[in-house]
Amino acid sequence: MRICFATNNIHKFNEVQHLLGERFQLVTLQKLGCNNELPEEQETLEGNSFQKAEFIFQKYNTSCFADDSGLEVEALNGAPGVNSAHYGGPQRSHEDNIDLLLKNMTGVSNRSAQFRTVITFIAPGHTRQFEGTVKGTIHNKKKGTAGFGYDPIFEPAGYSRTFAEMSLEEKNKFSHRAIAVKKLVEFLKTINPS
Ligand code: ITT
Repeated sequence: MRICFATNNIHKFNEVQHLLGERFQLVTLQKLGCNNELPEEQETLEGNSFQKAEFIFQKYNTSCFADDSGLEVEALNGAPGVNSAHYGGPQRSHEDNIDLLLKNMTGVSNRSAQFRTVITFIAPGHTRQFEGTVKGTIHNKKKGTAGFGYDPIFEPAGYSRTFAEMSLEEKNKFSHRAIAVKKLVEFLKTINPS
């Protein structure tokens, strides 16, 4: 089964491709001929995830899914959350995002946070959302070079390493995205049993 993964984030694309295996072939936006930024004008991960998937489904009439994700920090009332990609400014720099987050966490003792992903899948006759979360803490400085985004400062619960100190395979065993993708795969098997 061929499905478009509506994302311009190559790191997300690689993580999900690894998780899906042979049975489902991912189509990139570029393959569809889409070189635009995807619309993300909603105030929730659910809303943005739906808006991105619906944009591609309507424009290209193809089965697709989109992922909207964010880091939700308890002491910051859930920020950066839906604004995770541009928290540090419109340049959408991972470095600037982390720097601002660490600055805003200076002297804060409650370091609890979670990553949350909402995937929206749309195909003719089907619209479904799947969520995944992983809890952890915000480390006070960057550690590791793997992954992307906030990975260098996020330590998942039960580990003394950040996501950026883990291989893609290890992160994919229990990450927010992996949990949501596993739910998506179970659903896809019900509509495409072969
Ligand atoms: P698309 O909308 O094209 O999919 P994006 O990077 O803009 O790509 P989001 O709007 O979902 O994606 O933004 C999510 C941001 O949250 C992302 O840019 C990272 O800063 C952060 N993020 C999401 N998942 C992450 C992960 O697994 N590890 C680290 N940071 C993550």
